[in-house]
Amino acid sequence: MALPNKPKGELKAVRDPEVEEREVDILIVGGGMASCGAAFEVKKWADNESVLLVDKAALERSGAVAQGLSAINTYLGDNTPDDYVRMVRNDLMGIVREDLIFDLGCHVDDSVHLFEEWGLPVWKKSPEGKNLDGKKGLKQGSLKSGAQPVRTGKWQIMINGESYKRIVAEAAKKALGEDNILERVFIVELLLDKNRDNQISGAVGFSVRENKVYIIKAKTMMVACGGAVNIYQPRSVGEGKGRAWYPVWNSGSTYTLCMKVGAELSMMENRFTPARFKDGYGPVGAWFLLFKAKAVNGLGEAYVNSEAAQKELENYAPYGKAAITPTCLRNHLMLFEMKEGRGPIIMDTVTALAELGKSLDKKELKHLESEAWEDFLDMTCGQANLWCATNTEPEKKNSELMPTEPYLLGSHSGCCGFWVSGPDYDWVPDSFKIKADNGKVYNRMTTVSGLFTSGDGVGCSGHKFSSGSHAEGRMAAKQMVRYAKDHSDFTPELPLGKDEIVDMVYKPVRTYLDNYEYTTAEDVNPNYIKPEGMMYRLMKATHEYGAGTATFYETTNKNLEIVMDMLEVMREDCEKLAAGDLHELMRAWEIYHRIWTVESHLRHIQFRKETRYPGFYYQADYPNQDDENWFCFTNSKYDPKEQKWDTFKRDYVQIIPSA
Ligand code: SFD
Ligand code: AMP
Repeated sequence: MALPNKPKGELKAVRDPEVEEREVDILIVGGGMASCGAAFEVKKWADNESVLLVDKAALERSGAVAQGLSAINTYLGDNTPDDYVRMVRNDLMGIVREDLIFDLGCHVDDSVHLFEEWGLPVWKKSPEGKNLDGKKGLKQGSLKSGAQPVRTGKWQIMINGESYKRIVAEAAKKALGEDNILERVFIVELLLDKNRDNQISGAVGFSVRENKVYIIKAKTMMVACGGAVNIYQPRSVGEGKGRAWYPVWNSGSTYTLCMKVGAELSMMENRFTPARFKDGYGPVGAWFLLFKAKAVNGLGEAYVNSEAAQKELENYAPYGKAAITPTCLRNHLMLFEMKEGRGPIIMDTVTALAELGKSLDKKELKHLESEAWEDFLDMTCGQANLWCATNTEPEKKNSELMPTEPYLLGSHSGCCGFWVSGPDYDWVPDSFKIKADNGKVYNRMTTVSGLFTSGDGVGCSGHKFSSGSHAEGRMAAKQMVRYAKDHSDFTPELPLGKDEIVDMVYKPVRTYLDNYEYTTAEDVNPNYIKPEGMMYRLMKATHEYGAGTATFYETTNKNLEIVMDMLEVMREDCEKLAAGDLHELMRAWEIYHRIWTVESHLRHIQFRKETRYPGFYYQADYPNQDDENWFCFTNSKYDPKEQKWDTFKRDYVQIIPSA
């Protein structure tokens, strides 16, 4: 049930919150694209199994699609799942889980068809080849009935998507029932079962609108809390602080929650450093693909086609020589130009719109210009605001591009996340199948029995985007029902008592209440640190040592050693986090999740002794790709009992042959 917006100001936290205990068969943590998919699907397969979805925000506007989107980046249409695998493999420099990608490719379009059925306007091609958006597009019929979408690239289609998340959330709510949804509840820790080894048994969290702790037992659960944002010093500082490309409210909870109970991670080194419109973070896809704009260097040269750039790409063959240059290498070329003294990089919007305008009448041209604005108004309205604030009319004035600070995610053009089971088909190698306690294989289950993930949580299979995350959530939901049925005799028991749980969740509040009167300025106190202070510490450390923007994404063995020490101390100091109100309590847990997440990221960078993704990051001690030793998955696992990390390799297996 949704709670009303908070009254003016933040609600003060109290020492002893109310406690609500729940027990369900299936728990869905997160309310984004993947979880909405799961919520929509789960009841179709369930009989009497009870289900609960918990989101830290309000479903209508939570997660990465909160502001809407202007494209669906994965719609196969006439393409084949084999080809989809090839595209993702190439973009991610060869090392991907082809079973997961193929499986997703078989199902993703069904989610897109549902979105359209639920009311999402999808642009269509007219029989004359014109682009029709909004109501005009609707008149062409649905994708399912054979209407042609407006393809930007081979995989992407345009939508009028300002209300995308609302539409998807409405269907999720309707299918699951409002009584089975808790909004504004932030999950902070998962718990393993008291009696069964490596078995998930529950999740604990708190309301960000009431002084209340939630203790939820479950037989099985899916954690899909999105990726990690603000783990690095963002480029936007000062008055721009708070802007980011990916959703600022996704703080790495997926990774921290699941890794802390021992779920195996994979490819955590694979960050996504997106090239974006500078300072406003506007995505570039529509500009490159739909408007056919070119990026030029400071000298006005289309540098991508230059001899120097082509030579640079040759170093990364076969990926560098593919028809579509991988995302990291596109960044690499930008950085290469800037380092060679030919910056800044500029998106030539003026020429692009002028070229397109040549075949349009006046009315059509006006529409094209409004589409250029709508692209941002639909998904990154801060970029449109920035254009207004800087007198930028894209048909008259070009905009700068810049690689942003790094993000961690598994659904967009990055692939970090968990090592999950593939589907139980005979063509899937055994090494990609994870067996649960009963010896059965459950698609998208992590290495912890009963614990599933999807969307940004699944490693080694990027380029799912919004549609693929939704489809993957649906796939996981079906498997969770199967798991719950197979474990109908299992009664989860938590390893901690109610008081211990409340102590843990509300520790920052109690630390604050015990100490805040000691100083006049409550942010400065020898007995505690506020989450804001910890945030600055984290950002400074990763920025300078962890291949942040400060060093053009470069790090070294020594830098990594230093930052790992700093992170360990930060984790220790988190014991002294203090929160005076519920918002601060959320901030305290968010920063804790961020620290764990970025530590695992850097641990993986430290382990992989090569630079696999130039443009996303550079390990200067190992500046090249080393296929002989590193053409493999790099995985890690935190042992919750021993409180120790293990980092190791797993073999890559090619399933889909090259075209
Ligand atoms: O332009 C807790 N994405 C794009 N996808 C596309 O299909 N087309 C695009 O155009 C894309 N682009 C884009 C995209 C995202 C953003 C921010 C922009 C532009 C500006 C990517 C997709 O949005 C992304 O792939 C999916 O949304 C991923 O889905 P999922 O379910 O893995 O994550 P989520 O939707 O962010 O949801 C996370 C949920 O978790 C909640 N949550 N709940 C409880 N407890 C906690 N501790 C929690 N922590 C988080 C969140 O509230 C949320 O509900 S473009 O750049 O290419
Ligand atoms: P972005 O806006 O950068 O998130 O990209 C949206 C989609 O367009 C993703 O599928 C990208 O892989 C793709 N894309 C973006 N820029 C390019 C480009 N220059 N060439 C090919 N594909 C691109």
